[in-house]
Amino acid sequence: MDSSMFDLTGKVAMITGGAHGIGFAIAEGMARCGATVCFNSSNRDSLEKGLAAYKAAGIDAHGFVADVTDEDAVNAMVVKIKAEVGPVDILVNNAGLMKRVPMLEMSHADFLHVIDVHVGGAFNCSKAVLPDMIAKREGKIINICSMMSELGRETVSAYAAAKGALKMLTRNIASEYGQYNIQCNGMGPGYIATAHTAPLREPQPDGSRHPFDSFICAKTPAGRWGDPEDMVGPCVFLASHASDFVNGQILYADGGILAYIGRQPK
Ligand code: GCO
Repeated sequence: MDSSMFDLTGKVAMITGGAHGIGFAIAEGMARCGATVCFNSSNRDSLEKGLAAYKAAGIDAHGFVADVTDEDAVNAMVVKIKAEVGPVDILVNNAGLMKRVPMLEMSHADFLHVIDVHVGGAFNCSKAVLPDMIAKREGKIINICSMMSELGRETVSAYAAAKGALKMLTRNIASEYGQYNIQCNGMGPGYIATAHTAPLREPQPDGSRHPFDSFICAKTPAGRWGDPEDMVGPCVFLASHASDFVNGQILYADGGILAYIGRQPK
C-alpha cells in the first residue's frame, strides 16, 4: 500500500446537497483527489449558485435539480448521471435541513419532513446507486451523521431523531451489502462554522459573544468551531481504498467534543 490508496482518480462521486457548506467542501476535496463531482440541489437557484461556486474553484461539477425525498426524481437523476458521467462510485448522503423548534411547538408534518429529507433521502439515493455498485463489486456510501447521532439537546428533536436513524441505516446498509465489497460508513461533524450554525454564533445585540458560541468552545478540546474543510480528510479516507475494511462505522470529526466533559469556567 502507498499514498495512492487515497487517490480518487476515475471515481464518480455524488454529493447530495452539495451546493454549499459541508457538502461543497467535501465535494471540492474529493475533486482535488481526482474524483468527478456530481451534486444535487432541491431548487434551480441553489443549483446555479453551486455551479458558479464549483466553477470559481476550478471544478467542472455536474449539477442536478432533484428533491431527495422524491424517489422517482432520485432514480431519474442517477440514470442521468450514469449516462452523462458514469455509474456512481461514491455516494455522500449530505442533504438535510434543520428546524430548531421545541417538540411541543413542532407539527407532526414538520417532524416527518425533517426525518424524510435526512433518512428518506439517504434511503432513496442509496437504493438508486447500489445496483451498479453491486454489479461492479465495489462502492462507497458515506452518510453525513452528526453529534446528534449520539447526543440530544433542546429544540432539535426531529434532527436528532433523523441523525440517530441515519446512524442505524448506515450500519444496516453495511450489513446488507458488505458482501459485495461495498462499504457504508458515517461521518459525524462536530460544531462547524457554516450557514447552518450561524444563528448559534451570532454576536448578541450588545456585541458580546453568543452564549452557545462560548459553550461550544468550552466543550471542544481545540477550543474552536470546526471549518467545513476539516470534514474533507475523513470523507476522502472513507471514499478511498484506504478504508476498504472499514464498514458500518461513524467517524466523528468533532474536535474531540464527544470525548470531553468540558473546560471548567474561569
Ligand atoms: C445544533 C447544531 C448541530 C450541528 C451538528 C452537530 O443546532 O445543535 O445545528 O446539529 O449542526 O449537527 O454535529
